Amino acid sequence: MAVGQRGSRRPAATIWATVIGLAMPVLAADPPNYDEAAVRRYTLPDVLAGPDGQPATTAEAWQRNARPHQFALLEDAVYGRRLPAVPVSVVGEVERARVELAGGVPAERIQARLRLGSGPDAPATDVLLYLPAGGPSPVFVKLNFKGNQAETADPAVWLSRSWLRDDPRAGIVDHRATEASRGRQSARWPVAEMVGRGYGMATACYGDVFPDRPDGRPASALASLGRPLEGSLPADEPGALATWAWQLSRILDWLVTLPEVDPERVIVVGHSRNGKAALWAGACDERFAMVVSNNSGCGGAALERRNYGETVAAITSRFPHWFCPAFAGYAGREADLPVDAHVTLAMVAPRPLYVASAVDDRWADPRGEWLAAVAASPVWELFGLEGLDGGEEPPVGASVGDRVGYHIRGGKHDLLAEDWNHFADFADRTLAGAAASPRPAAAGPDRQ
Ligand code: GTR
Repeated sequence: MAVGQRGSRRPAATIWATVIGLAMPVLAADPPNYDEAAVRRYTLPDVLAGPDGQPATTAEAWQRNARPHQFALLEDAVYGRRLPAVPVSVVGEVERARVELAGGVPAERIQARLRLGSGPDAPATDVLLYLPAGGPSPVFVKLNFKGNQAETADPAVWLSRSWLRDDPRAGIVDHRATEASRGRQSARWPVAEMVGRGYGMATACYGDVFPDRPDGRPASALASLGRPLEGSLPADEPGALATWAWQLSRILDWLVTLPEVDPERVIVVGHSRNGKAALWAGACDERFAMVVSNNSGCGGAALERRNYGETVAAITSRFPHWFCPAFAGYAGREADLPVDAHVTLAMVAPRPLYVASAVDDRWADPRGEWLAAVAASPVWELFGLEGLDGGEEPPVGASVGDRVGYHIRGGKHDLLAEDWNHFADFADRTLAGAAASPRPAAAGPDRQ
């Protein structure tokens, strides 16, 4: 499989850290490697292998033997066990309004508070959805970091009530969203453009189900699911990423009840840590028709065996709450992982998968994201579908691939309209995209 070049790294300082109750050595003190020549040689585990070690040679054998086996390895080593479905209900009324977006694009804005589960401690999540006229429409669903009100300047959007990471310059003060946060993330969610292309756009805040901090677990949705919250956790106990993936599936439970939404064309998208969660959501829940990872990096689309940018040691020491405890045990010994990122990506097959990188996002190892998508491709090929052929990386700004898609954008770690347009072009090609939806008129006042 893919092989890196031999190189020397100075030995890392070993420190001891307590990771969700487990004391283990963590190699966190090493500076990141950004030298391609210093990437170690590695051999990837065989993504096609079933429980007996034999590779699947047919799509049927993949579905029956290899996929469940590889999925269980991902649960064991990286994300923890898949969380169970719970009943989802709407709290109060669904709020609906006809709006006009930038460029005169007509849309329906829907807001709903969803209760996830039926117990007294069941968490709630607020979903914001814009739909094109006509339909049923394909919908992109994405978690956000700073609340729905930060995703658009629309003043009617409900302000997040969740604990958020502080960002006073973006209007997040004392861990709460303020009015000043409205629209501050809108460059990452080009609603008018996507609705204008015939796509619905849904979002919810990841903080609704897991406050993103190392001690966030007791305040998370895991309490309502009866999971252990403190002390020594089982090695395969799910963490924040699994909980965010679960939130995405519960939102999907509700989206598919709306007549305006095409249940066969809901696409999960995620940026960065939410890109990791989107990949795990796509692995756990095959109702997602397409999966998009944007700059998801370590613990997402980037190969862990490549010592480039963020490492298992770095990520599990800074974010011990994201993964199952077992993952931290692979710090400094990535070669022992029973899986790698290509296995995570392969879980999407035979559905369309899109991976997006950015040139200056070296921390996320763009080349490692490309190589993982290439290494996952044999699974699509079992289905008679075309993967990525592993030639040279595509030029900056070009989107390649028919069933496994990839682009690397110029610029930094971010999610921009340029990325979204590639996702929509790819969805147009693979899911017949918005072909069935009528196109709105193009001119008019800017209200978004
Ligand atoms: C970084 C983390 C990355 C990525 C990123 C983000 O600090 O090291 O793995 O998740 O945060 O989510 O913005």
